[in-house]
Amino acid sequence: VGFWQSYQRYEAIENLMNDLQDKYPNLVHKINFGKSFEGRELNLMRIGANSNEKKPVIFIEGGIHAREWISTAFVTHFANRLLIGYENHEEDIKTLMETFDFYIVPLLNPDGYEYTHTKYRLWRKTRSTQKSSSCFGVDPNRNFGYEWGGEGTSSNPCSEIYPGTKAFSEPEVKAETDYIMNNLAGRALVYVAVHSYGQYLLYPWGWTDKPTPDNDRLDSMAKLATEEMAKRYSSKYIYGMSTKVLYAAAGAGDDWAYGSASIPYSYTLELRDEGYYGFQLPPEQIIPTSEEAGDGLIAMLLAIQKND
Ligand code: 0X9
Ligand code: ZN
Repeated sequence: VGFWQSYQRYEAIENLMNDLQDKYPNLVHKINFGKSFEGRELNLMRIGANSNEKKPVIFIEGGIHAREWISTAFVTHFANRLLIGYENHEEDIKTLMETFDFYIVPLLNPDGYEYTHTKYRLWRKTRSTQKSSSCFGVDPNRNFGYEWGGEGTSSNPCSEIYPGTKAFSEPEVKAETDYIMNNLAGRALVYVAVHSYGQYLLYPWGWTDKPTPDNDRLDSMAKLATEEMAKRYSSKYIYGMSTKVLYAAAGAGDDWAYGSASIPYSYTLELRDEGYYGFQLPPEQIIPTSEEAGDGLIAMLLAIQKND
């Protein structure tokens, strides 16, 4: 409803999680998994029917890059779509909700996100202070501990792709990866990092141009998803291995999920647009973007469910 007609602030997103939990107490559980550098609570939603430790997990990470507002908007829209669909007995959604437990992080980088709302719209990184420099922040999508500090990073603390002084230096990245390792290891089947912009569905590797052993599976699922994404509004999403279709960026979440956490289906989804508005996607596009991306994600998860 009104929530997806404009981009929401941190507090409104927190309130949405509370509201969804109140409205669907059997389907939604809000979980705190840490605190940001500036002390904001990091929360996620577990969503599923009869959630239990045996169900395979779909982990969806939103809002790691501060200026990519559509990421958080989509991820919350998707959570709501699952809940409404289940309530309305939609066949596909019922299947997904009964098969999987979704762990949905709407906003992994709340400090940066709030900064883009109050000070500087195009901020990307976290807001941590650096010992060696007066520049702020680390690129959280270069801060994961898999091939950390490799290609596509810069040791200059003022750079947009500064990976930090060491892997997991950022409390947001540390909290998310600890949560996955301590609570979801072995049952996480899918990881999707949601970003913008460019309209890509990317899979590992993002640090080397050698393909993973799972390349064929990753590729065929991405093909299916992007075909589905085109159906509603004819939007074109490009799919492929990160280093082939985009660029090398070591220390990102997708490579860590695949390489360190052994999550077999790991993706980075770059939402709208293709560059006209870029990060400043008009709020009128929140709903159509969320609908088409959700279509693709649902189709892909159904295919994974059948395959497994
Ligand atoms: O550079 C990034 O972190 C992602 N693009 S963005 O414009 N949203 O910043 C792409 C990451 C793709 N994955 C890897 N290269 N591992
Ligand atoms: Zn991003």
